[in-house]
Amino acid sequence: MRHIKILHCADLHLGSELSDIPIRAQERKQELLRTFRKIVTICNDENVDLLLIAGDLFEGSNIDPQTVQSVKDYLHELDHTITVIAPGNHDYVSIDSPLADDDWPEQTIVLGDGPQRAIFADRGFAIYGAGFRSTYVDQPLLPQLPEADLDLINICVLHGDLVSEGGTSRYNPVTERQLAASGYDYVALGHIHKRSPVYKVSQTSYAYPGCPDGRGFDELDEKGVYIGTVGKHNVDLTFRNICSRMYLAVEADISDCSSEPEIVRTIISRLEELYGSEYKNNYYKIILLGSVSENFTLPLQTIQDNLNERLYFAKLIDNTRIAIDLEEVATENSLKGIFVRKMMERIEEQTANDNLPGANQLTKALEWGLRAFESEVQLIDY
Ligand SMILES: [Mn+2]
Repeated sequence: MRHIKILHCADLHLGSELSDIPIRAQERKQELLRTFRKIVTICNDENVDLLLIAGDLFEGSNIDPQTVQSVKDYLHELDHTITVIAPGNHDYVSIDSPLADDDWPEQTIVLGDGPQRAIFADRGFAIYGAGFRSTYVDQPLLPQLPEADLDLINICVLHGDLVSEGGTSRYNPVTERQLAASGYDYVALGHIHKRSPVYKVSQTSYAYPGCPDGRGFDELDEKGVYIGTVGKHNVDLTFRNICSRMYLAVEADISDCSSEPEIVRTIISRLEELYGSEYKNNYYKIILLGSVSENFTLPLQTIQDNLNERLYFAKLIDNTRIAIDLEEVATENSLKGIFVRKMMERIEEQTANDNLPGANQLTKALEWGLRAFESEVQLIDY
C-alpha cells in the first residue's frame, strides 16, 4: 500500500513579542525563524511530500515584512514538498494578513476561509481544510469539508479546539465524532501548544504537535513536530524534538545552604545533573524551595545576576520558607501554635503506626499550613 511522507507542525507564532524574556527577546525571534528554517531543511533532506502548518504560523496581521519575506524565501527552497497552511485564530484570513499576500510560492497552498479540497491524483493524496476568517469560529469547520475520496490518501489541516461531545469552543470546536465521520486518514490539528499523542478514532488518526519551539514559561520542555508516513487508514508518525532551546521550570531545595555562592553552586549542579553538558543553553525558571534560617536574608538579586552570568537565561522564584523551631511554636498559645501541636501529634501517631507515606503527607500539610500563616502560599503556573 502506498504511503506519503508528511511533516506536521503548528503554532509557530512568528513575530510575537516575548515578554517573558525581555533581555533575550530579539535573539529569540531570530531563533524561532531559524526553527522554521530547520523544518524546511528537514523536508528537503528527508524527501517529505507534505508540510502541514496547522495554523498560527504568524502571531497576527501586523508582522514585520522581513519575517514574512524570510518565511516565503524558505518555502521557496522546498524542492519536492507541497506546503499547506491553514490560517488560525491569530493569522486568520483578512486583507491585511501576510497569508493574504499573492506572492506565496507556487508549491504553497494557503487555505481560504471556505471549505476547500485540493487533489493531487498523481501523487495519490487529497488535502482538505479551511482557515479561520476571524478570531473566533463558533461553527465547527470539519463537518463542512468535502467528503473523503476513497481512492486517495486524505489529509486534513485545521486549526481547532478538540472538545468532548457536546462541548463548545470559540476556536473551531472539533469532536471525536466529527473526526470519525470525516473518513480522512489524518487530521493535522493546531491550536493547543502542548503536544498530544497521535490518536485514532474509527479510521482517522489525528494529533496536535504542539509548538515547535517555546516562547515562554507556559511552553515547557521539549518541543517539535510530528514526522512520518500516512497511508490509507494507517499513520506512522513520530515526534521529533527540534526546539533550539527549552523553557524549563526547575525546583531547587536550598535548605542546607547558608551563603550566596553555595546556593548558586547547588542550583548549577542540579541543572547539570538534570540536563547534562548542554544545560547552559536553556531558559530557566528556578523555584527555590526549602527552609532558610531566619538570620539569613536571601540575596535574590545577586543570585539571579550570578546565574545569568553562567546560564543563557534564568529567573528566580522564591518559595522558600523561614526555618522555625516547631517544638517551640507548638507551645505558643495561638491558632498557629494549636495547628502545629495538632499536626505534630498526628504525624507522631502515623510514625508510630509505621505509616511513613501518611506521616510524609502530614508533614507536607504542616509546611503548607505554616506557609499559609505567613501568607506565602502561591500556586505556580508551570
Ligand atoms: Mn491558536
